[in-house]
Amino acid sequence: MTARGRLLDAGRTLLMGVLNVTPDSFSDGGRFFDEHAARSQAARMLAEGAEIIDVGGESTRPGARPTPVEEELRRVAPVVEWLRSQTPAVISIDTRKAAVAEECLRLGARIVNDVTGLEDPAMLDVARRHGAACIAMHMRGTPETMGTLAAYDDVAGEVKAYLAARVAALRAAGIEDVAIDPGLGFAKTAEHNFTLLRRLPELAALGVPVVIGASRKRFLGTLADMGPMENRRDGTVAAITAAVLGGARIIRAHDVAEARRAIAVAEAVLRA
Ligand code: HH2
Repeated sequence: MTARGRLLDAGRTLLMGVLNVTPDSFSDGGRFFDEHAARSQAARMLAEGAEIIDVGGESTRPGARPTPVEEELRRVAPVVEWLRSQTPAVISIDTRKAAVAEECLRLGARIVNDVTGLEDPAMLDVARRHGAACIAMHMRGTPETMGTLAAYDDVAGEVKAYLAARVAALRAAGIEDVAIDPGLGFAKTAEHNFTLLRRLPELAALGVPVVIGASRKRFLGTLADMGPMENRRDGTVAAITAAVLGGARIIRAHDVAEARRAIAVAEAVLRA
């Protein structure tokens, strides 16, 4: 908990480690699918400086098919329980399903990270009842359809307007601890993602912490030799640096040690 009593507004950059308990996530699919592997990855991310662990049981990679509620819960619930009982991590649940969020909040998660912007009224209700902090992300359509929906007149302006409306909806629902995320890679071309990074200060001007998840994403693969996933680590570090310089306050990353160093450099520049 921070000085202001808000999990998502620390007055400094927070690092959120990604823990995908899925067989098919785009960058680490299957690697942490079994519970023991997930535990050791979580322990490693905490040792490397993650303050929040974002647990996800459904891949949202482009083209991914939905995961049934029972299956998603079977994947994430034991991991949330273990994190809660064995580590000091602040636990975030990355889900678009109210029933999954509800069970994970009951088990000790404190943040709901919803790639559908908490548009489902049931999700808003669950978050409010549990006093959860919430991350509202922008996307269009669903992971299955978003690839065809990446058309904007003014991507930064439209994403900003959407997120401003979501902040108002969350506040109206009684949720105070709110962060926003432009959703890099979700219904966006590579150029859209770079435009959003360049115009991040406009999003930050909404006065709500901005989350950025650039880690290992496909848009980086359009540059230099970052096509293969294993070549995207350095590019991720560069994107994180750009994000923090642009005003991002929460960085969602798979490679925590590298992200921590990038944040340290960017924050030093901002302070100088
Ligand atoms: N990106 C992914 C998933 N959840 N949440 C937020 N707030 N911001 C993001 O950019 C974001 C997110 C996709 O990345 P990953 O979890 O690595 O892959 P997958 O969805 O395939 O599990």
